[in-house]
Formats: sequence, structure tokens, C-alpha cells
Amino acid sequence: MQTELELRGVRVCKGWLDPAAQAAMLADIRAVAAAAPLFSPETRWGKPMSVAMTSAGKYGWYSDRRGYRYERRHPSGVDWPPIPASVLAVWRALAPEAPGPDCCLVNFYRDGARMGLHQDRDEADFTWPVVSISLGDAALFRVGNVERGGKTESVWLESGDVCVIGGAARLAHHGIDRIRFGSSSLLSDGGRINLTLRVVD
Ligand code: MD6
Ligand code: FE
Repeated sequence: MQTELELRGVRVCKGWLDPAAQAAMLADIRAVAAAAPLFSPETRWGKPMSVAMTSAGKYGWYSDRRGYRYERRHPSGVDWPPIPASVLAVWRALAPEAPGPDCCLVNFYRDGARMGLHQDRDEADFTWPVVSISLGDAALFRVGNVERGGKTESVWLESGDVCVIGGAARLAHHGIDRIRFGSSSLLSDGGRINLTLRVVD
């Protein structure tokens, strides 16, 4: 069933993708990861991130000691594969006013992986939202404020849920505190995939 809630300005569409659509999108993402393998970037402080990543689209998100940025190629030197049509359809439905996305960041969470509170601010124009799709194990998503600190609120994101972080919430701090490893049967070995679609230029 599709329901909708709002968490500190973030639109959370629960059950946006049904199980068949989730399985089809997973197959598309496996093809992306076959062409552009997952890697664990370093933070700007030189620590490997617990989340493994790759990207599709014109740009991929990248991080190392030089900082966070978008790159035109995978670290292996290959172009990022195109964003799958199944993923673009979600963007079109939830961000109809926006131009097409030029990055789909793929985050893969194994058991114990997490993502600290951060802002998505490596893009040129914050007019456009970021759309995020959750597949696989449930994750505790925390949303705070544009400024550091203050009150935060959390929601469990489950497989098939989609979030839109736009408008006044576009620069809100957010992160994943933990995943409930093995809670979904979508990935046979467990884990969670999060896709975030962005306009970069
Ligand atoms: C995640 N999500 O769900 C991490 N960023 O694994 C994000 O960092 C995120 O969910 C921007 C917009 C929506 C998000
Ligand atoms: Fe983010």
C-alpha cells in the first residue's frame, strides 16, 4: 500500500515501488555495478566509508582526501553507465518540474554499515530536489536541520520507499544510523541499496 508522510520537510512515499518493480530495479542496479564496480571511498579525513558505492549517469559522486566531488569517470577509468529507465521513471513522477538527473549514486550497505549526518551540497543548484530510493533491508533514516545541531527525527525506510528532499529541506542534515540486516528478502545475502538521483550542473 502506498502512504505518504512528511518528516522535517522531507516527503517520504512509503511503498512507492511494489515488489515486482523493486526486483526489476535491483536487476538494473546489478547491471550498473557489473559495468562500474562498487568501491568504498575514503572520507576527506582518510577513513574508508562503511558504505560501498558506485554511480550511473553523466557524473559519479566521489570522495577522497581531496574532498567530496563529482567525477566524469569511475576510478577504473570507464564511463559511468547510463541511469536505468526504471530509476528515471521514479524521478519523472516525483520531480516533474526538474530537468533530468545527471547522477544516480548507488550506496550499498552491508551488515553494520551506516552513514553519518551530512548535507548533500556538492551540486551547483539547490533548486532541484534529491530523490532517494530504498531497496532491501530497512534503515533508520534521521533528518535534522539545515544548521548543524538541534532536534532530529527518524523514520524506518523500507524496500520500495522513496524520499524527496527538496525545497526548504534540500540542505537539511540527514543520515542512516543503522540497518536492520536481513529484514528484507529482496537481496538474498541481505544488505541495503539506496539510490539518490541528483541534478549536478
Ligand atoms: C541513504 N541517503 O538513504 C542515504 N541524501 O542511504 C541520503 O544520503 C540521501 O536519502 C539525499 C536525499 C535523500 C537521501
Ligand atoms: Fe545524502
